[in-house]
Amino acid sequence: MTKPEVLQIGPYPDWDQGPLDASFVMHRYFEADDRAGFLSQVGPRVRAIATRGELGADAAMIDACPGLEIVSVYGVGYDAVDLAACRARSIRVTNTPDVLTADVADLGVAMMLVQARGMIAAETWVRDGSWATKGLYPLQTRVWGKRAGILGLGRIGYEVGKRLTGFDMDIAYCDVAPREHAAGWRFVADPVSLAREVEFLFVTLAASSETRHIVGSEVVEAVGPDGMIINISRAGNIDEDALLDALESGALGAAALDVFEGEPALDPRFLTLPNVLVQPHHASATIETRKAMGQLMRDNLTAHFAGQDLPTPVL
Ligand code: 8YV
Repeated sequence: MTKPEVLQIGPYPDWDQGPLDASFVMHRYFEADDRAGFLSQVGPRVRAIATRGELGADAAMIDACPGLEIVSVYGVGYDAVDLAACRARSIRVTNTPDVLTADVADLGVAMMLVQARGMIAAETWVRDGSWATKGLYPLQTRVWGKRAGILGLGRIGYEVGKRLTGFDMDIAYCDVAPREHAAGWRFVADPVSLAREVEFLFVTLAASSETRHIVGSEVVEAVGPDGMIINISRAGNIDEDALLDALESGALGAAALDVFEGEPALDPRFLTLPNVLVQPHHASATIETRKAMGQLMRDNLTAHFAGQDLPTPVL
């Protein structure tokens, strides 16, 4: 039987690439020198797109594949997939939720602790001899018992909240409506009010055109000079210019970020700031979780071509 032809947008680990190559004709878009030419050459034969959360599939790419049936996303965020283009042609879209939730929440909480306790600079303090020559490392910021806000109480935001209860933190959250499963955490109706009443603000909401820059200058300044913003969602949820201005002026105390506009080419202003922890969009990047993500991404493709129900459909 002829193998379905799949447009592969980004690289996958060998443990996924092997099975993909065995089951499908994989066209490696990311390896093409002339991507437009490559797309016009293979696009007419492509029945599926295999992509990554941060890479997605835009309207032009979808239009170049007239026989496209499904877009399978390796990641929970599908904001980079043009859903309107897919909906217009009844193209299925799948993602990989749940399997990565706990890892992403783990990294978000770790980022808060690392930045609040100054652990990156503390490591340097030991390694460069400062401890011996300059003495005690400067005092840092307590986390336990303080107030945390969660902007977006979806799966990841809820797992963050569960972890924060272990630090005896006072937890509030903002979402479109109170969440039944968040009993005991305080619901706050708008992001600015939430930001005003917390020291640590986690940005965990799914990204969309509606949430773009939901964390703007008013929210950033409401978190304030003693506060920290932690972003493990998408860069687009934060107005980076407002964030950088506040970090540089001291209007915001600190930030811990795993995602950036234009990543991996992030704004160089981030690289000179001492009050920002920068991480390379790796919140789900553990061996175990990426194996589960890859399996689920492949299971969606396999189910589609077998005419079976999709494990994790978005559309
Ligand atoms: C992944 C993500 O690192 O799940 C998502 O949407 O952004 C991350 O968890 C990414 O999709 C893998 O390339």
